[in-house]
Amino acid sequence: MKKRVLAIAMATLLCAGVFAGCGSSSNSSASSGSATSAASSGSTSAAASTSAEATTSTAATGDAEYAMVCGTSVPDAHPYCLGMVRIGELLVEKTDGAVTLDVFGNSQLGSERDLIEGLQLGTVQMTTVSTAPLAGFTDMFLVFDLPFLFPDTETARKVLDSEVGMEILHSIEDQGIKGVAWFENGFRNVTNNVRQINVPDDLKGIKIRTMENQMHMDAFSIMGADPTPMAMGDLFTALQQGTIDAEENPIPIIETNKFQEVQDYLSMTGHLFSPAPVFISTDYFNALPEEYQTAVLEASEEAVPYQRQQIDEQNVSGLEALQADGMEVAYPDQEPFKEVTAPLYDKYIQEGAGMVSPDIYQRVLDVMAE
Ligand code: EAX
Repeated sequence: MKKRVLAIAMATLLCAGVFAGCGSSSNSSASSGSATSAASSGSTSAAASTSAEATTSTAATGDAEYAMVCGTSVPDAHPYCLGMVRIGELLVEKTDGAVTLDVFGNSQLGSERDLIEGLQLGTVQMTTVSTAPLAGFTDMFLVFDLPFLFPDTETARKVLDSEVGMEILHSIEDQGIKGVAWFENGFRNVTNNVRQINVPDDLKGIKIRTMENQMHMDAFSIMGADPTPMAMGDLFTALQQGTIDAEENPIPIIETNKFQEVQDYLSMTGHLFSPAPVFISTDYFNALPEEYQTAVLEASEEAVPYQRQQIDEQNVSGLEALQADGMEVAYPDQEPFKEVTAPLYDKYIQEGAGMVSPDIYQRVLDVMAE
């Protein structure tokens, strides 16, 4: 029912001309129509019960030849949305408004898995997601799911921007998912409602939501927690209703989702770093005239420093806000957490399906050591 309401709302928006180029050309009608089907195919979020609302409409003039739609799982104020909006602004500048990008946050167009599939199905043109849910599509990104792989943000960025980082980013182009830039989500920390997490044992028996990723679930199981995979759109309600006790995310996600309203404790475990590839549908990209393809690649690349700066800033301002709102923050020693999760390296760095390629792992280590 919710889905139908959203589809109708989307259709109404389309008719009201909120989407650029509504009916003005075959290309834009195609992508506008796509937004309707993306909406009807996937969202389970609370936002879906109201109506879809774009963070920006760079397409306001209605003259776009190519009106692209981007979905994300995060609130409008999160750096994913801010970065995608920046790409849209740059695209409009570079193409004189011929190519536009409307950004829909809050899982309005579906979960991260829906959005990745949406690129393949052509129901959404762009997205940015954590790498973890890509585990359902490819093994290439799994190296980033090894706990405590990166010591700091600078090292993570060095790897993402390196040759092996770019190879991973571009690795699923032939599956309909073309990587165009590396945004980021950042270091993940544990929040919960039961007790402060200072050592792995404190996680014993705690029901924690993880992303849909076997290695993440394994990491929390091995630490004694009880992990449940869940899409982002269902998380706030699950925490509020107490069906789960805990979740883990970077500060900007915690703060923009207002998880502090339903979580008392924040433990700065930094157990994983989530990179965020910016994707465009391969088919859609290939159908663009060459000059617009160049504009997409340039706009995406140029938005990267801005997006990372937003992450840096929100890591500081978000933490202040969480503390001001009464969250109790701990800075545990990472060593005991590293020790407990270390066996995952042997378990997962192997040839085979669902495993981290030893070659890729070694190349990542080489870049880190440079
Ligand atoms: O990618 O699902 C998650 O916890 C992610 O960190 C979030 O949606 C952004």
